[in-house]
Amino acid sequence: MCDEATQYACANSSQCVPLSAHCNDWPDCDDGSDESVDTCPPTVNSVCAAGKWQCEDTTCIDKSSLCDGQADCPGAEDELACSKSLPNRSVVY
Ligand SMILES: [Ca+2]
Ligand SMILES: [Ca+2]
Repeated sequence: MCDEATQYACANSSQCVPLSAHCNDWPDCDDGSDESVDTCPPTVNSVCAAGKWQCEDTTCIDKSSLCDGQADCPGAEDELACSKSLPNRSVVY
């Protein structure tokens, strides 16, 4: 179970992520529920539609394209960000 004071419970309920990971525009839950449009209001200054992820150059890609082993952003940020976030994520679990 999640400590609701410090953690966000993913919709699949078997997973907990830090509250800071909720709505940080990165899917931390395996099901991506921490970035759900139901719980995260669309960012006002975001140029991408809800459910999309913004590359450095404001290209919008599907969030499902994050960490899929293929560079979808022109600068491959979607894969670079992935490898950087892994150490933090492994601590959470
Ligand atoms: Ca997140
Ligand atoms: Ca990708």
